[in-house]
Amino acid sequence: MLSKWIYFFIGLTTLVVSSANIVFTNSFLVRFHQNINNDIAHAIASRNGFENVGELSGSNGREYHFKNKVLHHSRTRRSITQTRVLKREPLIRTTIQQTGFVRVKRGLRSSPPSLVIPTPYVDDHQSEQTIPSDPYFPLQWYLRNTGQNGGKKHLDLNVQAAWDLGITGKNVTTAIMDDGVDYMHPDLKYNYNPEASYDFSSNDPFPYPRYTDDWFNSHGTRCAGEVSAARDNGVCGVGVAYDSKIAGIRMLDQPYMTDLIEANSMGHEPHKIHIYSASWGPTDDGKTVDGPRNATMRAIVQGVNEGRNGLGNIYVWASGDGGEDDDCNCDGYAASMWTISINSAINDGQNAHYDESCSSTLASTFSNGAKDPNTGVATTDLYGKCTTTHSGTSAAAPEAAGIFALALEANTMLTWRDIQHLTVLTSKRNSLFDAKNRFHWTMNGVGLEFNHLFGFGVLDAGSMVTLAKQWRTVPPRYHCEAGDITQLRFI
Ligand SMILES: [Ca+2]
Ligand SMILES: [Ca+2]
Ligand SMILES: [Ca+2]
Repeated sequence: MLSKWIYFFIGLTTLVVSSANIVFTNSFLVRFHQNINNDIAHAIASRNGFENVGELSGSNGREYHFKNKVLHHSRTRRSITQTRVLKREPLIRTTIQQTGFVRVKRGLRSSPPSLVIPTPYVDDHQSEQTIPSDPYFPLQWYLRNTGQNGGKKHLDLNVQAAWDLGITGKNVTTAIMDDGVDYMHPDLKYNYNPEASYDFSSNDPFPYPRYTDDWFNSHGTRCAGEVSAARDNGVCGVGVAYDSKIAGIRMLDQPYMTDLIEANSMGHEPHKIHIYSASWGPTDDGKTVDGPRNATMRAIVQGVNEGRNGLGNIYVWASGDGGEDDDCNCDGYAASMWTISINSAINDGQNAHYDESCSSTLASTFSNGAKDPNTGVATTDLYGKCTTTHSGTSAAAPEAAGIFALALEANTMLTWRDIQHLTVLTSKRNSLFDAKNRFHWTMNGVGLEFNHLFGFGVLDAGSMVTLAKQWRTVPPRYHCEAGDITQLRFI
């Protein structure tokens, strides 16, 4: 059994490296000449040997996901016969058999939680009432850095300043696109938003993680707690936006990723979900150049332009864990102008050893990587447990999602462009530095400092919320094109 799985994973790796090894799945994206309802799609699917899985999110009945009932979930050759059968249907315009590809969870491999007994928290300068009483809060140095475990005092997300203004993420929903969320967890269940959740790995409304002995599917639950774990309930720690809602979108747990699963996830309930958080991407092996495919790209653009009732959905992305050997410019999700990609710093301000550099990283938050093992990210874990070892840029992106949730509560009219402006203007250089002295802080044309590891610096919840409250929305994005060159000219 073990050897079978080793073979399986080697197979996946080979797929990325060699484009000759394309895998074809039994899923088909079927585009119709006109908008049709689900009953008609169902009839067309079933008379041709397919199951109608459902409409593509946001397609208004124009595109559907059909699954062939006979084909294996993955094969090495395109299924021409099945495609032809569908093409004979007069209502069908095009049929695209979905290729299967690899998307990898960022952060280190999960394991059952270590037993860490938090030390009581004593603070001379703040009254006990204003500080969360949750048992793991003292370990959440990224929320409140008092210098614990060798950290640099005050190098944190400055969330307390936002909380003191009464801003805690109310009426904002963040979707965790991942391997599921333990929505029965006592620290998450009251903040869970079932209406905005879905399981695209199994096609049902319950995105509960699939059990494995090694807790491999704990990733989404860990990310969820960082955003909206409840406060003062005696369980684990506290989320950045502890009164915000969390949605689970399970979409990483099937044999292969497809364009259809990604597109459905990123287009799911765009008026109920404000922020989508992704802590995964193409393999961080320094050899992969990959990004959103056609339907996924359309879903992101539609979400940004039309979602949240026209204000635009916010897509937060983990910038990648490939270290010096990889480059986040080669990751089409992180490098997209429609996403906000987030890198990580450790508790003393150094970059983490796994950080990638690139021009598209907009800002940073915090994650593991310091020598002290108690400096991982403390958050919720599977089956009602807590962990102190969530890690990688996987752990950085949800912290940013939580801060954006705070900003959206502070000003409900912020557009997706406003969030980018606020990020750029309020992120801080603080004491972030490149441990190897390769990437320096440089001033741009308007006098803002940036760095190819950290973007514009570490997010500051207090500053962002304060500026959000008085922010006047920026004008719409202006798109201009230069003329085309139609003939070669020799000078
Ligand atoms: Ca399920
Ligand atoms: Ca709690
Ligand atoms: Ca990468």
